[in-house]
Amino acid sequence: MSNSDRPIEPLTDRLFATERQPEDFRFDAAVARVFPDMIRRSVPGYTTIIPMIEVITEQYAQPGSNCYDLGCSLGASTLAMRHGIPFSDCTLVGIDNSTAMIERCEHYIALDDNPLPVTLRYENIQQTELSDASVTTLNFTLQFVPPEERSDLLHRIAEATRPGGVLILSEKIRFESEDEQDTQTRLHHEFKRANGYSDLEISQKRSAIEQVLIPETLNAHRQRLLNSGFDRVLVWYQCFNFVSMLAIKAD
Ligand code: GEK
Repeated sequence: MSNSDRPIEPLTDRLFATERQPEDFRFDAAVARVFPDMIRRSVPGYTTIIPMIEVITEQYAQPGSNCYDLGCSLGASTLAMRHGIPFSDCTLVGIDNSTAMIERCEHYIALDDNPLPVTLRYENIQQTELSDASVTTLNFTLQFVPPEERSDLLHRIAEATRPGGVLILSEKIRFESEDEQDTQTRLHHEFKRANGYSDLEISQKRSAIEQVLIPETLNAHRQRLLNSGFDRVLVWYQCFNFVSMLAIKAD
């Protein structure tokens, strides 16, 4: 067995089990190494959303179109799309601006036996070229794009989307009501505790990520998607403060 054939064993995430003042969160090699464990134990619904991306892709992919996974990380959503696309003449592109993620992603894609080719691009999604798309996925990526750059990106995605095509947008959200914000945040932290994170890890991760991951309300997302050129927006999944939406361009 050569090195590239060997499955990568993801490690357990203990990155924030330290009293040290945390630096701002970055998608570096240390995060890439533990990422599958980190996202599964931190994002309620992630393990349901990934297989549903396959189901949605199967419904909306169009022959001869491009499908994009923006912020593909290690390729979990890319592989779900790959397995959902029912046409061999589609092009599937995964894009991420973390070299550590893209390098490992190549390995996971190579281990998967689906024949549809996948192109990986090391790029900023704000600058990446998009055209003739049927399905685009932003699975927990838009939340890391500076808020003032989000509208341009969504306009470009909508413009690149064929009639009848979709954007799958999953995000951590915040709530207009302070009460609901507190309750949903508490429930999210309970979810993390139930998955083995300590109070120290939860609070250190929170400090590291709060300047980097900027959540918005469901209403703000919905309005921006409609203003960007999508015709319908529906929420197909929610667990606590984590939501996945489907933005549809009319036929
Ligand atoms: C999954 N979709 O497993 N340009 C390109 N990539 C970016 C940018 C940007 N401007 N900003 C952040 N990223 C994946 C999970 S993780 C979600 C996505 C999370 C990348 C970043 O490098 C990271 O790999 C990914 O977006 C976000 O379904 O960690 O909560």
